Amino acid sequence: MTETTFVKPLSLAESKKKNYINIVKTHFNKKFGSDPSFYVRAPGRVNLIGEHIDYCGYAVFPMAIEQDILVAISLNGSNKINLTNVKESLYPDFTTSLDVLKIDSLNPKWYHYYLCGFLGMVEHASYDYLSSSSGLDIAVLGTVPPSAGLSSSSALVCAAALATMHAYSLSVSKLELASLSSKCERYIGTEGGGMDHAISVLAEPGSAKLIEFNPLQTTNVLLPEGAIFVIANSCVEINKAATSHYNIRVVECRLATQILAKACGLNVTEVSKLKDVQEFANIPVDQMEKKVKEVLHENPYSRTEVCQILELSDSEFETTLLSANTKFLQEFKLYQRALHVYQEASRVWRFKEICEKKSETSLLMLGQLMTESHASCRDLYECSHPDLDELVQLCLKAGALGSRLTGAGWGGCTVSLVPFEKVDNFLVDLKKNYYSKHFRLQELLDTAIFPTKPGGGAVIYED
Ligand code: ADP
Ligand code: NG1
Ligand code: MG
Repeated sequence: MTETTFVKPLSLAESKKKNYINIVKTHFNKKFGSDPSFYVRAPGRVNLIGEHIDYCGYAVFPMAIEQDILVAISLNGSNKINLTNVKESLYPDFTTSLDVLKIDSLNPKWYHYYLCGFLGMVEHASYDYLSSSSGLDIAVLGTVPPSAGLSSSSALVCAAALATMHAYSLSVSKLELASLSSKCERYIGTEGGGMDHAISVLAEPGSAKLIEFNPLQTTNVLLPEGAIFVIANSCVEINKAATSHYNIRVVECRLATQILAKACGLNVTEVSKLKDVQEFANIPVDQMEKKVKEVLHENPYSRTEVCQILELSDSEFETTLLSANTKFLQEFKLYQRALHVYQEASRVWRFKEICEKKSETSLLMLGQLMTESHASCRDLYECSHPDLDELVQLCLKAGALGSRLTGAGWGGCTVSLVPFEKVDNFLVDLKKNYYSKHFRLQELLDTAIFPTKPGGGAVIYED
């Protein structure tokens, strides 16, 4: 049964977690001269399949990983939020007054993600209880590799929102927390879907989850036996808020939606996502490929052409369809992006069915879907990176049944399905063929490649 409460006694935390809690407690004590009142953890995630389709309305298939963001927190009686991080050299201390909270999406810093979660929660509660003595002392420790497609950003946002909820004695359900965290991470500038927050908050140990949107709902899916998912970091870092790659894809999907909707005779004001087109036009998802090929052309669309088709002036186009960091765009690849989204959405459902049916060929079929998904991310969605493509090839050569980039891409991690009996050789081969070739990666080896299994979701630990 799904647990509804977030709170657990600290004594129940597993020993590895207790070690990290002690580290963050010591740091908190050093900075603020007292012990924290409680701790919050929110995990990162690995997406097994379903990339760049959550913001198009389609279901995705992630699982939570063990690595997480830990927050130690106390009310401090002032009007200041004081934030400190165990990794001080990377993430310097930050202080702000409660009355001047500001998230600078043009120059995103680590503490802005925390403030996203904080603001999301206080806005949800309509600021009612905030006073000039509602300040907080907060220490953060993260073990999710940052900017690597494992959702360190969302783990931080979810942990911040949950810590704020408990510090102010608010009560918010798990589903509400997942939804509000997803909305408030957009304050950093990325127009994300809801996958990362849903899995970070709602994950249950032992199961991956099919996550559906509008309304948000999740289904536990047991993964087939005989193989394990191994994450390997290409060590190419990509910060999604500081670049425009991610939002460009969101915009391209938005434009493809509008043009497809118009061609299908739909009311374009009612249709905002690629899934809406499919549903309103009443076409099965696996037949949308045909519609895309009928309506859209392969050459990139110019801005002028899109404006003509949608009967918009350039300034209407800019204000209604572009975001702050995509206003400069002049060309859009709509055919390729829409094709990826509809095909990837079908792959997610096939992946789930294979997990549930369990046959002798399940693992092979799952692996094949993963590798197809990577090819689509590389060729149609163009969100891979040469080092990621190399890593995927090396993973397959080292014995994986399937391998793909995970998360937004343009760098970050691969996830590979590896039969149990091949895991040891797989790790040795990959270390030799990828990590020893890239000299700068030697020191990262300990944290760059690791087998993983479905972990639990966000928790509040109290003494
Ligand atoms: P991803 O979510 O794929 O890891 P993003 O680019 O979305 O990558 O977010 C990465 C950002 O999240 C980092 O630049 C940093 O600001 C923040 N972050 C991640 N881990 C930590 C951490 N341990 N402490 C503070 N901030 C972190
Ligand atoms: P990462 O790589 O973890 O920042 C992003 C989005 C997801 C999803 C994936 C691609 C956010 C917070 N996360 O994840 O919603 O679109 O890319 O499938 O924007
Ligand atoms: Mg992120």
